[in-house]
Amino acid sequence: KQGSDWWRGAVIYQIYPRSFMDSNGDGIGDLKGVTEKMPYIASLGVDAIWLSPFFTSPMKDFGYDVSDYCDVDPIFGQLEDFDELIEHAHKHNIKVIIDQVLNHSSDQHPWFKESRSSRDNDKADWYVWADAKTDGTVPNNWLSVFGGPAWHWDSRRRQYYLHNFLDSQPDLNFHNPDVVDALLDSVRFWLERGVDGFRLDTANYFFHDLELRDNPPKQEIVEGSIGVSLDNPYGYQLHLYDKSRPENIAFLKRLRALLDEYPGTTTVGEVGCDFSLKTMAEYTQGTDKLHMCYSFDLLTHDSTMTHIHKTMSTIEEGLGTGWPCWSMSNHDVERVASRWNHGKANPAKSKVFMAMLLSLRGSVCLYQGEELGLPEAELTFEQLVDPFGINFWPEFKGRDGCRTPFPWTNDSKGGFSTIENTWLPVSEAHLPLAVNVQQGDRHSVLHAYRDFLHFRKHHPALIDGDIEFLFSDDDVLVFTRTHKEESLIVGINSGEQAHFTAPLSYEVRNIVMPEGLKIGEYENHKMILPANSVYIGKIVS
Ligand code: TEU
Ligand code: CA
Repeated sequence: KQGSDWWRGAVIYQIYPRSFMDSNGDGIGDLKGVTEKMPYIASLGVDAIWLSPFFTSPMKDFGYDVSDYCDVDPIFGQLEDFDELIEHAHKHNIKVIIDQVLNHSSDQHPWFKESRSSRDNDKADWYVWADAKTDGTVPNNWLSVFGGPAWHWDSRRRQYYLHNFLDSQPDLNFHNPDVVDALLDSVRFWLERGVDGFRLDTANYFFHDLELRDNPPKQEIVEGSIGVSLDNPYGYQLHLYDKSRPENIAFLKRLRALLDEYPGTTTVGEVGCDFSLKTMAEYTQGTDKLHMCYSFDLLTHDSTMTHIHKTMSTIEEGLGTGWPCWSMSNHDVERVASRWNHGKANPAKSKVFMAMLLSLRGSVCLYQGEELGLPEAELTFEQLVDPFGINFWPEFKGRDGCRTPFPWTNDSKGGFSTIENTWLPVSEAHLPLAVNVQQGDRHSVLHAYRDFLHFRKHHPALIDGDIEFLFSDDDVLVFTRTHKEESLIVGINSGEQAHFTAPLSYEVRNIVMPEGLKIGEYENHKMILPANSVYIGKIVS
């Protein structure tokens, strides 16, 4: 799809640069590595890449703690390497989306160093500072996503500062217009360098309640949602006052106005925590805020088609002119091949879930390795480096298992690096699924992805057609996608053999389906779906 709305229905391939390709043999992936692998990325048939942060950082949260918004961390290379990456991507017709972590900076950012130095310096109000209560305790009951209170005592200022994540990730104060100006300047810096868009980290966390009111307890716990565990009170609080504040809308409008100066650019906001479907709809409504948002609904919950149906219906109801982006895997959650298959890779199911994701209404983010059907890597406690995982072990194993090096080849180092001692170990279980192995196997998950992405490009209904659901149970989902040029019926079956009888008004014709999938049949208004199969047909009347 060409033109300035290329992002509507686009497929975005997420790269975690630390783990994609190491070009200089230090055991850590880098920007030159990404550039080197551009032909592979292009061979998948995706429209864009999203690069997780590569900015200057002390790496306490592996780059989501930025200490210079306008430079590249030496681990990943330098600005020239980024320019080269963009140039190569564009040559291959691939757009480049970069991550912007605006909500918080690193505590090593010069802004924070100055802010914490006294109560009356120029940047004294650039972060969220608050006095202790009279008994010395924290200002209110807000909690950090990574565990414990969201407040950290600073002995120099003798005040607390707010951090939604690590205490080395202080929240910037968006109520201060100078902060907003400075952040928008850094966004402009990358627009000037030619990026095609931004993934906005924690897009609904930017503002906090100025009265610092306590969050109320939650009436109902949604199982599977972020931060819900017996030891972690985070999920037992309704995040009314620290997330999704109404003031954010005006900020998103300013950000959009800036992007509109650079036609063809886009945004995809990460929306987490409570009311995320409602917030996604609100943020993407009209043409003056974000272009797209994603929530965690397909990232952390169970895989039943009933759940998918419910999530999609909810978003469709409230969405209006808004536009969602869906993903099943990313650098924050257990890989889908494990999460939805009880821990084990299952190529047949990976293909079915792939076809489902790429047929729903919305843009799609695929996470590196998803196209190989990689399962979550198993790591011991000693091997963990993610502070989130270390904090919550063993109940929650953290995010290292989805961040291990990408398996390019099936030799012991996986073709990722020239050294053995990579920043996280290459998973042995990934070697039989390496790119070189799947390349040579016509029935591999990798080929199925390529074929489906190619097929999808020729079916405008799958890219931005309307959606209507006809049926769902735990395993089966049937829906239609309708576009002015074509109308399709899609049947997905992730369980044992099943069938679905369509309303008599549907006349359906078979079309050539992508290879590598188990294909269902359609005859006399009956869709027959063998175990782990997909059917897509053309509705002719
Ligand atoms: O994630 C925000 C977020 O909600 C996650 O922290 C999520 O709750 C957690 O990873 C559980 O799966 C973004 C980034 O995607 C994440 O990598 C960063 O650590 C975080 O922001 C802080 O910048
Ligand atoms: Ca390297």
